[in-house]
Amino acid sequence: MASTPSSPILLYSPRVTIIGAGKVGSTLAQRIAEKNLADVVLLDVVEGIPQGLALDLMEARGIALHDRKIIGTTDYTDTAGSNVVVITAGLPRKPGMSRNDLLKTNGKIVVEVAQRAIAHSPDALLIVVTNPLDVMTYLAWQATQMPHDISGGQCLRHRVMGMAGILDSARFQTFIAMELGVSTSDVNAMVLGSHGDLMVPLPRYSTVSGIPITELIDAATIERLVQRTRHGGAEIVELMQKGSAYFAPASSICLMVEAILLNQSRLLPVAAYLQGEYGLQDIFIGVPCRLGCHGIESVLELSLTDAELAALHSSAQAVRKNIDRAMEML
Ligand code: TXD
Repeated sequence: MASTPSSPILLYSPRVTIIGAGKVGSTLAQRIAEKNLADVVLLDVVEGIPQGLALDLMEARGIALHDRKIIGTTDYTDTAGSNVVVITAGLPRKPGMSRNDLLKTNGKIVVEVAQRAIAHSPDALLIVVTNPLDVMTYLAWQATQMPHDISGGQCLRHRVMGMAGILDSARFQTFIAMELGVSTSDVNAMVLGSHGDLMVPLPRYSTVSGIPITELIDAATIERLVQRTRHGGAEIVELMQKGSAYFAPASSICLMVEAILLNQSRLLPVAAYLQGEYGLQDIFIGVPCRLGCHGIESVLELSLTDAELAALHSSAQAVRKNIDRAMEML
């Protein structure tokens, strides 16, 4: 009996669009395809770059053993029907720059690309990555006018979210593991707040195989690890001199994409729209969220000490100031 050529049958082909085919975007495209999570559309404003990168990634498929399609384009019509849109378009920091120095330039880019992408994929979930992260997530949400509570009632389902907390927590996790000489996979770290110098690492909620690090490391050393986490991005910018971190950021975004596409209900720190949680209103900031196929399905309110809550509020104040500045400039 003649056999039909055997090619993998993909029963489920979600589509992820990545806007910005730079360092973070292209690394993310590789991660998503090689994890066999979705087909990928890589879009950039520079003609040729996304097409070249997509072809390069397609040519790796036989070796990486997957059959995901990767399309490179400058045309938004190619992004239509995406399940998830990730925005990495914009400029990265240069040495000596703060994330907030990118406010105006990146604000304009994020507003434009978010509107254009959502016009072609009105049901997509939107993950913002561009810096300054919390402000850009707010602008993307404003610009797309996406309903942030689809279901109403008790189960809040936020469709717009920002990636930073997973990366900041991964950095803290790494430094804890290095300090104690234990496997990184035994360490769980939690960092809340804005993606910047005022982020709020939470040692009380960071553990090694369930043991809080406050039981294992002295206070001065924890403070040193906290400071290194706060400056984790800047440390890499200083070393590289050109561009900023992209391997750990891409892995962090991929974790969110995976949680969404596989409906994993992961509990992860994500920049989410708050409506009274932690005493904060009308702001995007990093908090622990349950992430599944509907996006942010709930926000977990941890009990915080007065000092931790004060730190979260001053982090939020800085974000609020920059949201106001950005809204004035744009
Ligand atoms: O934790 C986090 N959220 C972050 C954020 C971690 C790492 C990087 N972070 C920020 O992501 C960084 O500060 C930047 O704002 C973005 C992207 O960083 P990346 O390192 O990927 O920057 P690149 O390599 O310069 O890539 C940016 C790409 C580049 O190819 C531009 O041509 C493109 O964005 N770009 C655009 N694409 C589409 N449309 C428009 N308008 C556009 N403008 C620029």
